[in-house]
Amino acid sequence: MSRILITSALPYINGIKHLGNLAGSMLPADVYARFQRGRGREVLYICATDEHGTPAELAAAAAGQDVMTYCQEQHVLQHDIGRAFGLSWDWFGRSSSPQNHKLTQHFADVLEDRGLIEERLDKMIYSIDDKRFLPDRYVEGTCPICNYEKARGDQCDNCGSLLDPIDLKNPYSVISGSRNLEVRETRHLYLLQTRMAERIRAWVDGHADWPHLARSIAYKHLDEGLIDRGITRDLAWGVPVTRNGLPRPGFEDKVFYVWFDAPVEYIAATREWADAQPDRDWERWWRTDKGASDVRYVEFMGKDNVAFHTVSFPATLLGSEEPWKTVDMLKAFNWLNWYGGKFSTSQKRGVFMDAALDILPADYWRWYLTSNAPEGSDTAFTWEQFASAINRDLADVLGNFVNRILKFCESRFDGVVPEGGEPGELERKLYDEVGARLAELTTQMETIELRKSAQALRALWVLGNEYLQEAAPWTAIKTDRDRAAVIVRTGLNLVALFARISAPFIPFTAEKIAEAVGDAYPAAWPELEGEAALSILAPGQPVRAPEVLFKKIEETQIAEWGERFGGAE
Ligand code: B3M
Ligand code: ZN
Repeated sequence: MSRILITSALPYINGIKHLGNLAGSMLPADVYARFQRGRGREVLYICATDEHGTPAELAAAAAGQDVMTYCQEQHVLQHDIGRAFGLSWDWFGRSSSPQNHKLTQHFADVLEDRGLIEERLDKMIYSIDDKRFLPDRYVEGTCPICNYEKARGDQCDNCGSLLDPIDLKNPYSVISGSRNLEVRETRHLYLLQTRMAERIRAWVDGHADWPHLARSIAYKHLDEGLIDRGITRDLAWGVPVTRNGLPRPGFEDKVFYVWFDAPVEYIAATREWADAQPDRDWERWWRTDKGASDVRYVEFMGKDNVAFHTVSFPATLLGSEEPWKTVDMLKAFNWLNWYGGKFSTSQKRGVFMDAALDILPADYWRWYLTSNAPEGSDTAFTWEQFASAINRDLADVLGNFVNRILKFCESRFDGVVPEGGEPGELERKLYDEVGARLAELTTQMETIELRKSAQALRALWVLGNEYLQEAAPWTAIKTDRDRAAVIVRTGLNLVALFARISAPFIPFTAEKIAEAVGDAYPAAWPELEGEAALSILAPGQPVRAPEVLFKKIEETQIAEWGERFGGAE
């Protein structure tokens, strides 16, 4: 497979995301994309803001803006903060794009042609004072299951139950607070997932290589039995409901449900990318009749999104009976928690992407969040663990090694890669170890095991320090200049290698490291053979010690941030 399509779950438009969102979708997708590009594969990494639904309307209202302006502004903010984190999207689109409108309406048409969509009469909550229906989060009330008084229409935040707004006790309008509500009948479109159950199960069965988390969630939903899903809502903001290009009678005040159009945006965003430049072809990524059958499609997302990607979105794609590319590998993540609790926007608990970059460079966060990725289970962020990952791995191991060898080369070899001498026993041992560790790193990256990949990378950095310690160029230089030259040359080659293989994780630092060795940054992911991997730099190449790569995190900073971001309760 030489072409790889990568998508990460589309962040909701309603505000800057917290580190948990970043860790469970966009960042791992980026690390994987950078790795695969390094391996010389043609990669397309697509993301977008998810702009429809009640969260967007409510957030816009809270900000005192009309929803279109709000989305426009928030899209730019999320784009810029993602770039500042080094997210190397090939395209960061918008689910409100004309391309997505068109494609979403297309899917609704073909699904209806296939007999998979029907109109049903629904009972919905209508607010007499607000003169409108109140879908999903527009209504709150007491949870019928746990009696929590601020349960939302679609879900109770206290007990986690999925709810139907008409089940709430003592409901009130989120817009006006009015309790002057009644249940009215109105028509909605339903996607007949019950008719698709066998096909979706067979399709999931065909993906035995998905990680356990993704498969278990898919089967849980299949085993509980699929339900027909309402795919329209009584809202003004969203994709208008049409039939064959014309407004659908009776649906003039309705739009498609956000979870119907959001995954379609993966495809539509690729069209946005293609429309931006003439030589780009979106169909070779998405249509199996146009070349997409040799694409490997990898999706990244948090566990709460898995059902939508293993049941609902496949129902749309498979149900259309058109030759759409479906996901090959679904990498799902557990939660990154904040000291055992949840990140919370309203309670200001946890660090959000903008605040994170206020206090430290992106690579510090990237390293912590990937080396502690919530893969096997939920993971709790703590400042202590964060500081130890930075101080130990980045400052003591990688930063120290790069600095030591370059300083030594500057003071004893005039800052050029030295010539002379032949590799000896220590170097041959190093070649073997580097080869083995590189193979390990490459395998773990291919299988998208982030923690294990980070461990393998750290083990390579450690080899650098161990080699220097054992080879001791500062002793050799006193008696045997050629021997010292071999060691320094080998050490500098390790630096160049680290610049390449660390880049998926810490791209900004990797660039500085590459500059230190005169940008002799190996373009391709290295050979798995150690000697070849460590024979990149030509003797005579000028090098220069970089500024301090990583500053250690101090106790006083931990105390200050604990205060500012609300650490342990
Ligand atoms: N916006 C939910 C989330 O951010 C949703 C993902 C859409 S993926 C098509 O968790
Ligand atoms: Zn509840």
